[in-house]
Amino acid sequence: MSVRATVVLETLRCIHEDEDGSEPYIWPALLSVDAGATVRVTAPAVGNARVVIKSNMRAGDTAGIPSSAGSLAVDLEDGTRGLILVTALLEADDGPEHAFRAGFQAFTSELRAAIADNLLGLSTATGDELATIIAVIKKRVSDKVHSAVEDDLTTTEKIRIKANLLNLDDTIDSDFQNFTLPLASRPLTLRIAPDQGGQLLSYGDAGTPGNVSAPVVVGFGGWSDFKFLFAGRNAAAENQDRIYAVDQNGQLLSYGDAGTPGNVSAPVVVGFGGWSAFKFLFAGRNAAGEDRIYAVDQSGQLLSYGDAGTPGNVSSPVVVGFGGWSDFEFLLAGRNAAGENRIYAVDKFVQAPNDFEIQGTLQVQDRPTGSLKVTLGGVPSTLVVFPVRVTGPDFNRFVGNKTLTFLLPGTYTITGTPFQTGKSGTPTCRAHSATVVTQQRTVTAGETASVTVTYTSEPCDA
Ligand SMILES: [Ca+2]
Ligand SMILES: [Ca+2]
Ligand SMILES: [Ca+2]
Repeated sequence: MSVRATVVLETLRCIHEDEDGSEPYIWPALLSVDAGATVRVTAPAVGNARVVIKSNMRAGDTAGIPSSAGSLAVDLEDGTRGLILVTALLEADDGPEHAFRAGFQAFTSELRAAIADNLLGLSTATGDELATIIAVIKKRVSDKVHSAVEDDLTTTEKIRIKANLLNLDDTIDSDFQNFTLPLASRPLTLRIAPDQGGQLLSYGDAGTPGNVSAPVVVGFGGWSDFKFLFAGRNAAAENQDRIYAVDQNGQLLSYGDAGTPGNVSAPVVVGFGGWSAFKFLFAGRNAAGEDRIYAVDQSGQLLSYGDAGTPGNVSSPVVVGFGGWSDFEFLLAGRNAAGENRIYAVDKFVQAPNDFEIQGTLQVQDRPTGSLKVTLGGVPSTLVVFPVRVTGPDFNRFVGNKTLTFLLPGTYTITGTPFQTGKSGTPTCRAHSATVVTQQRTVTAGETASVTVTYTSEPCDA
């Protein structure tokens, strides 16, 4: 049996677009990995590389995807190791069509090569490591597409682009789906260029240089909209730790834990001067439970100070985070519900200029198949040549002595093409030709049909 997997991308939904009307088109590709780890790519015909799904598409619009652009089928033999759908979304302006066809060809071939080169990592890595491999593949494919488009432009087109007379199509982004095995029919959703950031991140600090990394995302989205965000403790009897936020309407919201007397008294000046230059400044405890003052300096480092409580004592920080800390929207210390001391951060919300969603299905069908045994007659059995062409339903391949399996039932045409052995111009050179050039066989499900292609030979110069 073989399995036919059909991906049907049915609907495109526009969530944002930044052009006051976009002309989206897609480049889908199905990558299959067979039992021998060979990666194959199935993609639409190059003539369908620039089928605009809808003109003047705006946020909220939905459009049907034509099957010429969004339907892909692949036959998978037993032992198939993987099936990945990758789809890029582009936005049509002035093309040029020929250049974006060249870009599409680069997309499918480079994607196949990049996935083949990263098969091990893709099948074993998880989390950040997998995200890195995917980012590297995306960059490699996108660079290849851009240079293929660039290389295909004529001199006149390049001049027109420089003079702003030709507006190249835009590549928006891509998404992928790695189907789990065994394959089963299922709906699928791809999200192209969604908004990012605005999350509440929670970091642990073990107190040693550079140890602060790998945050836990404890809040999904929307946290960068707050006017203020800070940790504290409430006045409840349990003295619960809380995270407080002030929203755009001026309301004070209280999240998570509760706690702290928080009485305000006459301050002790523990640090003299320079503290206003910090990007962030907040109090907290490190993971060892020691009270610290954290600061992010102008070069983005996270500094941890100890305060002995005496005037001017705060100096000589430990650099617990190297770089990038000033990019956060908010930074604060607090405790999670398990009572562990954490440093929370909100990364900047980045509103994507374009955001599209593609909806579709994977349809999997078992199909009965049969086999065809091809035997070469009249040649030494040790001969390694593939002179016999076999064509039939969804099938076209050159073979030698071989039993072809997983063939769809139907009529197959077997053609014995001529070939030569030995070196031209020497007495060992022989020209081989089939006694019957073309034969036909019917392949029936569950059975093995046979065909013998018999060759005769004569000296090359005869
Ligand atoms: Ca555009
Ligand atoms: Ca456009
Ligand atoms: Ca453009």
